[in-house]
Amino acid sequence: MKYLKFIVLLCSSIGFSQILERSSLDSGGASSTVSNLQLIYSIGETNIQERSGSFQVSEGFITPNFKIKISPIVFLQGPLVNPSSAGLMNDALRSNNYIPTTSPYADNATVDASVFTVTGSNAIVDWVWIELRQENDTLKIVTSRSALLQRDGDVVALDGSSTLVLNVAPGNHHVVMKHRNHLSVMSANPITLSEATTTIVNFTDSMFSTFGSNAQVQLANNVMALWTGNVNGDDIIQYSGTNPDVPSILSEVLNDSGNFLNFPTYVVNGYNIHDINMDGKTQYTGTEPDSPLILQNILAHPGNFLNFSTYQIQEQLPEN
Ligand SMILES: [Ca+2]
Ligand SMILES: [Ca+2]
Ligand SMILES: [Ca+2]
Repeated sequence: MKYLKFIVLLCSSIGFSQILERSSLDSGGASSTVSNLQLIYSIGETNIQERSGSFQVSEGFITPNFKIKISPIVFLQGPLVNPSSAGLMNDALRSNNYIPTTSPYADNATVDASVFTVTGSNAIVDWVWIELRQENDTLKIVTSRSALLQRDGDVVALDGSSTLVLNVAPGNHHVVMKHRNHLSVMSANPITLSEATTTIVNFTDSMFSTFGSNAQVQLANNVMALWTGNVNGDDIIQYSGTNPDVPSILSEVLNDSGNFLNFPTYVVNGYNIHDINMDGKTQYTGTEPDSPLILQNILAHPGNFLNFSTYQIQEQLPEN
């Protein structure tokens, strides 16, 4: 006779405390589903409980296929400096065929080139990076991946339009958005994420709480955007001083193989981290220069009371 003992512990703090590979070592047992409650059990194994989208408890070495759905909304300051359509980020990188089909971020995700043929408010502005961080330890990254950003701020999956799905246990997580030449931002509070409901996380809303202080720039129309101007791979924006970003722009321009006469006004065309207004042109000084935007940001920062040109805009993430 088999004795099966169910120990059902439901706790809101379980489920996201560990990341397990998607696998199953079910040495025996079965599952039963009643309404949206599913019990999966096996025999003679360590008891493990997990919670899934609707409601699931499992016992034994069983790892369900966890996922959550999320719709972040975020603006980048760069492509909003001179928007061609009010409230929409410019998509010059896309319209000039400069956006690479391979992500510039660590996962080297790839998309089909047709993703960049969409025009209008859902046209792709650039690649972005999303992280979920642990509720009680914001230094711990639960999951992360490349995603795509539309002109209206929607962060979407790699087909350019679908809701972003992340393989992580439903629960409460901090949401981090990153961009290659803007400062990263994190939700001040953990956000409840599930598979059943797509959670909108609107970083552009001035009422949305972000970690730290002045994590984003407030634009004229009261919406929030990531600060642009970090071109040298650190976590600050600085015009002049100990770790300034502007010399990197000048260096990029002077060292371009096409700039035979070393003009500081030379324009480097293409997808370039130094192109902080994301118009497809990197220019140090001249008709459409990128450098002054950094000085404007430094002087406009709410923390720079004395208007120092050496002020540093520090990225507001927990590791700082
Ligand atoms: Ca959209
Ligand atoms: Ca920097
Ligand atoms: Ca530019």
